[in-house]
Amino acid sequence: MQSVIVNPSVFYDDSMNANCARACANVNIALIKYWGKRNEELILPYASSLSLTLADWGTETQVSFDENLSEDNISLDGITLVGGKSNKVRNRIISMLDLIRARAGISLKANVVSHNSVPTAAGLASSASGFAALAAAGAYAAGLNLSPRELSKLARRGSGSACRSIFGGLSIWNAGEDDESSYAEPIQMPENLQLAMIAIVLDSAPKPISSREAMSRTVKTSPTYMPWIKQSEKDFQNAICAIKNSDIETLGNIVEKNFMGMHETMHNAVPPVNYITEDSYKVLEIIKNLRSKGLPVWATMDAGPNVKVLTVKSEAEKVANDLRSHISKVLDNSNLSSNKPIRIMVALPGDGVRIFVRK
Ligand code: 2P0
Repeated sequence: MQSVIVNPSVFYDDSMNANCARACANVNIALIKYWGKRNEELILPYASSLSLTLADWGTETQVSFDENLSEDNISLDGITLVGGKSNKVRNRIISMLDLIRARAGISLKANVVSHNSVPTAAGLASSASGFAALAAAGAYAAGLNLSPRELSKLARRGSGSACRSIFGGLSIWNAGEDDESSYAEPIQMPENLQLAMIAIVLDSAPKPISSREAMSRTVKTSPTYMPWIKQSEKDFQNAICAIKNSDIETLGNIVEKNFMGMHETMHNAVPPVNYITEDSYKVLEIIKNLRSKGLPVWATMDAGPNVKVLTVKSEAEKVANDLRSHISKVLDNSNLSSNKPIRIMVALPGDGVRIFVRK
């Protein structure tokens, strides 16, 4: 095993007040993608997914339930979210607090203070680490002592991909069929499969269409959605097999095919969803060329133009340098004129959620 702490860990901190807990969760990058829900309210996916939780990029959230509050107070990165139906983020956070309150049988309102350590420039969505940290801090602040599986199910209700960030290293989200059976769990990373990821940030601006809306449109209108789901189920099984065999080459090829299939089925939605830009295509071409020269590099992309590279730890810095040099040659012109400095950052596997609470 690589030295990541796979399961959620609880640390006792006597400086914390009662009814209060703090949690840190890391982002994860899907190797086999989650795209599309069979149940939007419960956030049940059509297919199982597989991801790698990354070190150092994540969210720290403190939740304190307080009898003196008449409404929930939420602060994200130093900004207090004001009320109103229009504030989708605030409403999603309050929905998570309501789930926790219902489960704990309390009605106290909460103070929520959250900070992202995912650099904005990393171009990585923070909803996975955000809802994993919120679910964990909220549950422990409310006095719930949930198992890792229950915590994963709770985080899933905030944002699907958050259920995977409860765990460190590699985790799988079993699609399941209902609330009870849809949860993530860790899978063992063989000693000799030392994975790393490289984030290539082409544009860190907010995406034109949210992944939630885009996946809903894909499910409803793309004629190739169900065939993609069938393929993704096979990819999932084959990827797990490749991991067990420490076969990075087979794993990498499945990872690339899977993300391309996901983007293809979104292109077939009505109207089409397109996150891949011309710059993304140029980077994908560079990755293909580096691979043909023998480097262990495979691409994946999520709901945005940025590209992530699956590689091995021992080669990660060299690969990042090669990518920097090739990308700067190809994308120089298009990016000098715009306000989009390209950033290339290496990330290693990270820990599961860490919870700090008074004993
Ligand atoms: C994933 N993505 O597996 C996929 C691949 C984006 C592309 O999970 O609606 O923010 O909150 O459940 O978790 C992004 O979707 O969506 C995502 P909701 P979420 O990582």
